[in-house]
Amino acid sequence: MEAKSLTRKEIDTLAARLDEAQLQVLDTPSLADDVEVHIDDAYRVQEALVGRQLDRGQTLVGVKLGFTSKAKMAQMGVSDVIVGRLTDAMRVDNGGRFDLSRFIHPKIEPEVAYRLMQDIDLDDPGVDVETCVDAVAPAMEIIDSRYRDFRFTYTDVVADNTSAAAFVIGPWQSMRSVGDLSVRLEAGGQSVDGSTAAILDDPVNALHALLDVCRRRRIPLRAGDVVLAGAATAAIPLAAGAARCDIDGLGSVTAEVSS
Ligand code: OOG
Ligand code: MG
Repeated sequence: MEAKSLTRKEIDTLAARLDEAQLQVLDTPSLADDVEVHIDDAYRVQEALVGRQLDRGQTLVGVKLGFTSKAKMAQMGVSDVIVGRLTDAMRVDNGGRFDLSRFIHPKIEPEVAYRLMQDIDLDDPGVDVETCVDAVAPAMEIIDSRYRDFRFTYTDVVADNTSAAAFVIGPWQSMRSVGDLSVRLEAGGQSVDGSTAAILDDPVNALHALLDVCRRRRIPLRAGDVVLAGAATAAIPLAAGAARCDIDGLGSVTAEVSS
């Protein structure tokens, strides 16, 4: 059955609920427990949620893809690519320190980041997204679902800005083909190994998937934007201590997590 579309007021109420969960570091039940949310409305909730963050002075610095790897889809029981937005408040410097206390139940995952060097015209059918990218880097993403027990539906996670919480980008290098490179993530005394090819066979394919979703959802792509291509492995719980991701031939990215 098709969910009926939500009113502006209902969208804003759901966005406020997710925003408060994040601000108070308190989880909230799945939206699906209360209301059936269509995917179009889930992206509207996401926009309203990010809008509240922008109203508090944050700025947009990029976008992120989710569920571009089978490991992530299997871990979360979801099977379609999703897009969320990154703000400056989520950015952690490479080698920098951040505190666990701002998160509900954070996990960390190894990612590949791209950087856009020009605005992308979503209405230009001829745009070649790969030529709009000037740099690539190893990255780590901290995800922190605002939903209880990290359990959500596909529309829930879209509304919750795809669990976006923080990210760390390693040294940028000129755009190059990534393909299949070994990945290792170590954090909180655990580690996970994988390959960049787990991201849609080659993370560059995430750029094409991104353009497709951004066209449909009218999510702007602008010069300077960071693009997180999605995790190469399942996420691992984040705990205090050193976090480090190494991607063969692409470099390393680190952060110090304090409790
Ligand atoms: C949703 C975010 C997924 C990725 O890289 O696949 C994501 C989640 O797992 O909570 O960021
Ligand atoms: Mg991710």
